[in-house]
Amino acid sequence: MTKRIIAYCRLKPFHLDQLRQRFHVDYFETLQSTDDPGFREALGQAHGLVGSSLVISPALLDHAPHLKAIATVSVGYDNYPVEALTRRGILLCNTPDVLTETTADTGFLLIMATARRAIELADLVKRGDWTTSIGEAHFGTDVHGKTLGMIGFGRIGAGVARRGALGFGMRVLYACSSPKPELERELGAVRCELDELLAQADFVCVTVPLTPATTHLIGKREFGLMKPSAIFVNIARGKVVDESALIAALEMGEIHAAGLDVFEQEPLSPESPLPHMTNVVALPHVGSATHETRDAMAQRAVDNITLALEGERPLSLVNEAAWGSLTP
Ligand code: 8YV
Repeated sequence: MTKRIIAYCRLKPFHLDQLRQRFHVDYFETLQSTDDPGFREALGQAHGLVGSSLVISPALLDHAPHLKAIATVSVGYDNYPVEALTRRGILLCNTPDVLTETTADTGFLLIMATARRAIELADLVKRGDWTTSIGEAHFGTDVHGKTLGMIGFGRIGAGVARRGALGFGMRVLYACSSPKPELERELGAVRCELDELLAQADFVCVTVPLTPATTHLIGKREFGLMKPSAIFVNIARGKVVDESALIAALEMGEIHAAGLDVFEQEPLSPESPLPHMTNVVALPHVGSATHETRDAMAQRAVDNITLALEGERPLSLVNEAAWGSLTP
């Protein structure tokens, strides 16, 4: 029997063709909600899901009696109910590694753009307001030689730190649940408590995954510990930060600037003051958004779902405990 999958994100014909060679594919190029009647109908028969950006609730799984595997086109899997999936023996696969360097590039882009006020100054030129040589009021702040504080020191965090330490001669501090001796040797990184990192870092960069433990990890107290000259960068998930505390910290000058790729609500509400602040660089969640990397992520997801539904171990499996319970 041909297995059925639902693909619910934009995929190129090349990736869709690979899926169609093996599976019956119900394709939803854009899907606003899992309440979509067509999606619900397809879900009742689906063995696999490939997609991103939609929250899959535990209750939704009751409508997916044949579901065996999900391949998310993302490294983050906070949109998925991992425990409920594991209990049901449904494999959850993600796309680590292939997006590490691109996402680390985005982190460094935000560090540079905020420190050197690149967007604000480019806008000034675009408006025709470059009428005299630029003076102190428009100067930025150096990145090289400063202290970079990494909150989270996994693959992407290490990528940002590598750029800082090796490219810009930065001192690297990191706060992470486990020590990383190899990175300490490679980059001279020093592990410290979060509060100490916040007090010392010139650039605070968040790369932790979103979990119950990291939700609002950075709030009023933490912004209060940062230097008034600190630049805060978030390339992880918006909900790791208490956004109203961030807005207050920026407004009160508790911190100097922020570079943000992620927000508590995405797309960002038109009411949010953040993109209107001159000391904020706000990007529309594009950490991994290059042609090369998004293609590689899609390919990884295609490979993951194909392997999983053919009874083979996927390349990147989130819930190891579910492995073995799949009946091909
Ligand atoms: C995703 C991301 O592409 O991989 C992640 O976790 O945040 C992005 O790279 C984004 O979630 C859209 O799917």
